[in-house]
Amino acid sequence: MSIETNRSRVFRALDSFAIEIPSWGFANTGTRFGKFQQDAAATCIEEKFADAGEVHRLTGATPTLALHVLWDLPNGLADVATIKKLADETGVRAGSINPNLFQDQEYKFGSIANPSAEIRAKAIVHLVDSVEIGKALGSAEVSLWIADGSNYPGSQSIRRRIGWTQEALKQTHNALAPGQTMLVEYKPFEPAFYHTDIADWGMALEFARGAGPQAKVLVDTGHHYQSTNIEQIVAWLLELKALGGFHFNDRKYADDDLTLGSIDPYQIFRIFHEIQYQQTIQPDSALPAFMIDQSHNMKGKMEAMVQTVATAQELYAKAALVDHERLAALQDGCRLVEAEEVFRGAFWEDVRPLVRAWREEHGLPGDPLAALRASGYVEKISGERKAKNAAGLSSYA
Ligand code: LRH
Ligand code: MN
Repeated sequence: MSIETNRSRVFRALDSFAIEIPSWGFANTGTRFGKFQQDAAATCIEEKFADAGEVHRLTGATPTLALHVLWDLPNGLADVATIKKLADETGVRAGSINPNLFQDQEYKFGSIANPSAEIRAKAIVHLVDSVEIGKALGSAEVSLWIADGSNYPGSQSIRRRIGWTQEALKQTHNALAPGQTMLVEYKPFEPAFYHTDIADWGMALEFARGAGPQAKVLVDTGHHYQSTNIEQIVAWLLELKALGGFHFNDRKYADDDLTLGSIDPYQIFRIFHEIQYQQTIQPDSALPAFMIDQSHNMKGKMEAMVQTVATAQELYAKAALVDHERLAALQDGCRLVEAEEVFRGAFWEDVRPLVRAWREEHGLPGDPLAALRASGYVEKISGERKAKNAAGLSSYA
């Protein structure tokens, strides 16, 4: 393959590549066994936007910040003006709006699938409020993760909860503005450990279809049983025009929320391949929403976020090197090894020099991680936030 082709393929791919970063990726998070606080962690929405602005300055690829309603807009619509001001100041727009239906005491037995009609109604109010916040902020996506489920067989009616869940998603969909998309995220378990009401892509697809035409499925790469063929799910959702977006992260065991490409970078390459194949067969089809959903418990949060974006760009660039025409001919000719070598060969390519060149041609640092270190940004915010974070120290139990 001529060098020129690699270069133009990589540049064209990166020109259209943007990935949304999660506000919660900058805050102190942990596991049920503890939270290790970091002096530099963001303690408020202003600091989350500031950090997102720095990541966008260094990478040029993160123009939007995902917001979790109760964490980032505790006063709901009344906080919209603040968010808009921060977006203007930092050059990072408000991205997907993520309702919180998993922390209120009333939601112990569920939110939209709770046997209590009163509690379901309360949950629906929060979902519709989240849609209104999205409208006020001009966010394209309202991204729903519903933690609802049960821990013991027989303790809840799986069947009746389907109807309650569908009804709530319908009402939420009907509140959407034209052009807004409702993303339905599935997860097989945690925090529920017997059944989860929206547990896999089939359930999410049926719920999305039942809700309405502006509802799509969100694939969180950490929300699959071991050995699930995630790229096959992605291929199916593309075929069904039901793929709305991704939450990218990595995992060795369960929903570990580790940094993208840290455990299985080939997994993300195989997913990106399906996305880019879609673009070759239907060039006018819209790209799904690319979002990061990670909790940085051990790595420095700014470092982890910049590393993740750089890794995502590199894996997307590798996938852009696949010669789809040649591959299709070899696949359909059942020339297995040659096909595999074309496919995997792209993954083996070291695209970092080309990605560095793309960055420099766009006035961006060739190596954003090195630029972050050289900027002294982390040292600056550590000094500014140390006391606040120390004050916030709390144990889980
Ligand atoms: C649930 C999830 C969901 C978010 C949360 C932070 O595991 O993936 O997308 O709301 O993480
Ligand atoms: Mn997620």
